[in-house]
Amino acid sequence: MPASDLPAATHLRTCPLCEATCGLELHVTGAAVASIRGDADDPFSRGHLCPKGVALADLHDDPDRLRKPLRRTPSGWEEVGWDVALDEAARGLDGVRRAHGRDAVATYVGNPAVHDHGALLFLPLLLRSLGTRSRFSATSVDQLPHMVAAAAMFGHGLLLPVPDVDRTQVLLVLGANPVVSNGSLMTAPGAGERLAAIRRRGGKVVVIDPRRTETARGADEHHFIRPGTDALLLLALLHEVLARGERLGRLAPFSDGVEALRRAAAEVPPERAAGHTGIDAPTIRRLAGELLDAASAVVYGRVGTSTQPFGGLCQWLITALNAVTGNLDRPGGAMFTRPAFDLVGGPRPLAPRLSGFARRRSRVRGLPSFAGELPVAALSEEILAPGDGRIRALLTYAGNPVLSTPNGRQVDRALASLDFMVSIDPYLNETTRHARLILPPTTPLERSHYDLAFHALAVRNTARWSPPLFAPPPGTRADWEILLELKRRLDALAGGGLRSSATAWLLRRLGPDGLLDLGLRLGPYGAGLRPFRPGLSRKELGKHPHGVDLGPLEPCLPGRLATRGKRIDLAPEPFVRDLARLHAAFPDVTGAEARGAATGADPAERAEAHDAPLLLVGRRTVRDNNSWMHNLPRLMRGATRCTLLVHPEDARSRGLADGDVAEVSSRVGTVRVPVAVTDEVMRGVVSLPHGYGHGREGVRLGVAARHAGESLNDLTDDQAVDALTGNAAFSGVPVRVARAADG
Ligand SMILES: Nc1nc2c(c(=O)[nH]1)N[C@H]1C(S)=C(S)[C@@H](COP(=O)(O)OP(=O)(O)OC[C@H]3O[C@@H](n4cnc5c(=O)[nH]c(N)nc54)[C@H](O)[C@@H]3O)O[C@H]1N2
Ligand SMILES: Nc1nc2c(c(=O)[nH]1)N[C@H]1C(S)=C(S)[C@@H](COP(=O)(O)OP(=O)(O)OC[C@H]3O[C@@H](n4cnc5c(=O)[nH]c(N)nc54)[C@H](O)[C@@H]3O)O[C@H]1N2
Ligand code: SF4
Ligand SMILES: [Mo]
Repeated sequence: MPASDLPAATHLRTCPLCEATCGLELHVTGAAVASIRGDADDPFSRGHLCPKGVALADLHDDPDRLRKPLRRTPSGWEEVGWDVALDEAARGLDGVRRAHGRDAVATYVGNPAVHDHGALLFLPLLLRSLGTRSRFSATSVDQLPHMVAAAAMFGHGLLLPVPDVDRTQVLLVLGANPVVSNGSLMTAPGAGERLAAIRRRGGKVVVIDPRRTETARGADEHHFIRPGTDALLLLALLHEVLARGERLGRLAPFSDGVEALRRAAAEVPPERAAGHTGIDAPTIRRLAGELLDAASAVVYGRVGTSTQPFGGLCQWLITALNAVTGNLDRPGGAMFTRPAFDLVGGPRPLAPRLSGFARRRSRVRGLPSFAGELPVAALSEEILAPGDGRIRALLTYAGNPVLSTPNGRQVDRALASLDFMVSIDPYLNETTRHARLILPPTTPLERSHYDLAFHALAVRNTARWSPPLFAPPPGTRADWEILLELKRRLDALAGGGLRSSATAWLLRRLGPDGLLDLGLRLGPYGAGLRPFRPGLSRKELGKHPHGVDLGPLEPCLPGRLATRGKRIDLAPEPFVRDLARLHAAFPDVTGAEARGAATGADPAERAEAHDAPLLLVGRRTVRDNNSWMHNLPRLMRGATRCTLLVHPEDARSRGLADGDVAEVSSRVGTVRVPVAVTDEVMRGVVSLPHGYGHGREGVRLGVAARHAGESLNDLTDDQAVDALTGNAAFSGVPVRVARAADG
């Protein structure tokens, strides 16, 4: 009987594609996914779904998705067996390690790793076997400032306060677009609906963003802000809040640093912030008053306040503001989760401590480490700059640094110059084309799923485990198996004997679900390791395919703090010191002069000049997911989304009309992209989505190549970082925009 004639079956699982963790209902005919809907009975996502969830079927069926390991030879790519591929990968990495030392082998871990509990649990084992300190990840092009601030204030990089959007009365959003992104460091499936509910219950949503985003359009108020100036706005809000002082009585008695915070805020009255941010002083005063007067209120900042030159300051000040308005660890404010598998309070090694800031510095530029990783903005120079300690080999895991990290053309050159490179990845793409070996894992539908990370960042305590939908085809490997196999071989090459093979054997027996079970049983809802006592275990979760609701977030401080003495530091010293950099960048003068000095451009008044720099920011759209889902036909229908948004005045002064091709140049590169003229961007600001640029030679992405677009990160500058944390500063890159000669 052909597969298509087999009866249809229904399967429930969590979507692994973004942080929203929606429940999916898949209808399967034989070996094919016939349709995908939202799971209406998931107590958390309640049927929410976006186009990417539906496209999971395309991912599974994608003919370009690699099914067998690939080896690059002088005459092109050839398929090889797993043993050959794994042996060669281990030998290549080990060879560089022996010749040049452990740190000559670097690792880069990308975003999809966080959506796979197998990867999260097994990656640390491989990293330990490699023993390298040259570790990089997508963290430093994303949420590193949040983590450094959380570690400094609460003692653990994952003690990230989550906005309690389901109960708050006032939500102030800076640099996030949850209606499109579906929430980040705020797992909130159907985020748009949750924001709409705030307004329905008489509350208020305010958005601060250089673009009038989809989230801004559905809010009560939107204010444009000049890219990179949020720290000044936050200080001015703190200035007002602390001057009024009425909520300080609600501040937890175990908080330190209010006086230092007061001194910092005293220097920035609203008038001082207004000139630089573009938001007037009365508005800032009113917003501060609204935060104070509301029954509950929460400030939430995301990518726009993180991947910018003052990302660290922003994350510190946002949390400090939530604390001094009396909204930290309170319903409707910024709260902490109590996840079933607790990455913060659980036992090591299941829950490694994420902290340790600036224990080391990168070789070339001296960027600080955090939790054992270095900022990825330094990766290409660490490969290219000669001298002792140069990186000569690279393992990439679920990452595409060529498109997702700054100065992509330089990353391309750096990867091409390596002695050896291995990629664990399902695609031959912009990054993996530089590898000697590509090791492709099975798909998300062929593995079980549990959100170790996102249950810990959710607006409600929930837990959901999904079994694999399809059995992995014979001869394929799951991500965790590839990691474990590589580890075993590396240990053997390093002379690791019986102990290492015994550990590998045990870990293989346990697998991700065995380790998950251990963590669940030892977690706050578990029942220890005694098998017959009820409590949350993998088996128990298996009985609840729609997921388990564990209730709203609850106050949990000081118990959950990981600081010495269980105190909160509201003014951590490295952050306070970084204020000097902010003040130097935005001197205390008013008018056009100040704005010019601050940004290298004076958007409002110098934009008239046709060659004045504009400030570039990024954007996300519902059908994109970073760089890697453009090969899925369902997501690529319709007009190109890789357009440069230009304000009508800026377009006029440059002779640009809607649909023209513009040449956009920064310090590091030039791209040509179609223009969309719109007043949804602030004057002086242009916006381009990231994740495009599939036209590079040698990629095997048939659909994506037809929608290649240009890479935003061929314009962003590897030298532009948040000097405090080392995070990439993508926002506010000065670019020149002109009509392309033949455009
Ligand atoms: N300018 C600019 N740059 C940005 C951003 C921005 O806003 N502006 N955003 C940043 C952010 S927030 C992030 S998170 C990063 C993302 O940065 P990355 O994680 O480096 O990039 P992704 O595009 O997510 O690429 C994921 C890679 O994993 C592979 N992959 C997919 N599924 C699996 C799997 O199951 N297993 C394995 N082994 N591999 C898999 C894909 O083929 C792809 O190669 O980009 C950052 N870059
Ligand atoms: N559809 C879709 N969903 C996604 C992703 C995706 O690629 N596509 N990626 C996922 C990932 S990895 C992440 S990390 C999240 C990100 O989730 P979000 O942070 O919610 O998403 P962004 O669209 O990057 O929002 C950043 C906003 O900051 C604004 N901005 C830029 N510079 C500044 C500034 O200096 N100040 C202020 N105040 N605003 C500024 C931008 O205009 C933009 O609207 O989304 C996740 N969800
Ligand atoms: S919002 Fe995110 S989790 Fe939900 S269906 Fe879309 S991609 Fe999947
Ligand atoms: Mo991200």
